[in-house]
Amino acid sequence: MARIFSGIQPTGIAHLGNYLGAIRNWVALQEGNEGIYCLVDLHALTVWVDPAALRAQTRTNAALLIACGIDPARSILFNQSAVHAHARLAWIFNCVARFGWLNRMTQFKDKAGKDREAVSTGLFVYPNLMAADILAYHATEVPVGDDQSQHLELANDIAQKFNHDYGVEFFPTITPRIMSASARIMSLRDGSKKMSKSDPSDQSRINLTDNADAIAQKIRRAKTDAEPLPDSVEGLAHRPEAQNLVSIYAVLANQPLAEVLRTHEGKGFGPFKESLTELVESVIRPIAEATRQIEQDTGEIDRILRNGADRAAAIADPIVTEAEKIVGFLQP
Ligand code: AQP
Repeated sequence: MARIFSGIQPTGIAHLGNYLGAIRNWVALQEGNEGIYCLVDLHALTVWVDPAALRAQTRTNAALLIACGIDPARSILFNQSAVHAHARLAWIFNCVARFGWLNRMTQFKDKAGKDREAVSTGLFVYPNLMAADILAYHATEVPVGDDQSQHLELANDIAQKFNHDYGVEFFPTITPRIMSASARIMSLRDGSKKMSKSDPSDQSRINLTDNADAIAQKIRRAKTDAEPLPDSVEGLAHRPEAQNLVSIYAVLANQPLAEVLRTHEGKGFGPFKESLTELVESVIRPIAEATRQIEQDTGEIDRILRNGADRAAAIADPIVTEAEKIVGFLQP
């Protein structure tokens, strides 16, 4: 039985990319594993977020995860700031990781953009906190979208450097579990950018709480090119928007790309988008309905998160206390 850790930022409402790249794998991995799933609100603070929105989004995403099939009785579901071990270990990792390593993180470059001087230092050290999230539990399996592979490599570098510097075999090696079929879902407005909660345009993503009208409108307006759908996978090259829509269809219909193209080749995007809308709606409708139901009882959501935090702390506190002893902190 492997211990699995993964997290999602409550920076907005989880979207189809989060679902296909991460959440549905979390649900499947509950079977036969120990799942620890976290609303990473410390990470959310690395960019400006309104406090009331952060609280509301933390609850909504908790409800969403439960609606998607995370069972809080079986798995541990909690918000990161409620377990102090994350921040304690992250500080140690801030002192283990090298500036140059973080400077090479492509997600930092993407998120900071041209205005590096103005972003928070939290955004820069984000991968150290992510390493702490996982290693505070000695978790070995991390199901994430492929956008996170570089961060996981860095987490392994940090673990190895810690072990080497202090002459211990304390932190284990992490194995990323990346599902290639659903690796990365791109923005509906720009096929070169990933679908993201923090994209200022709501039209760029399908939220897991969107209703049928919103889904239909977003897919109708999704950017495409003027060509009809090609007859082969090679024909999708250099057509990022077409590639994205066909990939979403393929993943949701559980079909290879070639089969989707066999059915839709030569058609314009109009009819294809209608079929895609039906498929997306059929997946999102039950999730959105269940979320609305669960969300009505905020007291129950808070109780679930509190209980998850207690169970998470019971695992992480002794591990992080041991790491603190290893580095020489006096524990009077
Ligand atoms: N577009 C995506 N396609 C596939 N997987 C994705 N993930 C995120 N976007 C996509 C996966 O979802 C999990 C949770 O992500 P996160 O909330 O921790 O942060 P993120 O990767 O930065 O996601 P967003 O939506 O882009 O959030 P913001 O806008 O707040 O930064 C991760 O496993 C991620 O791989």
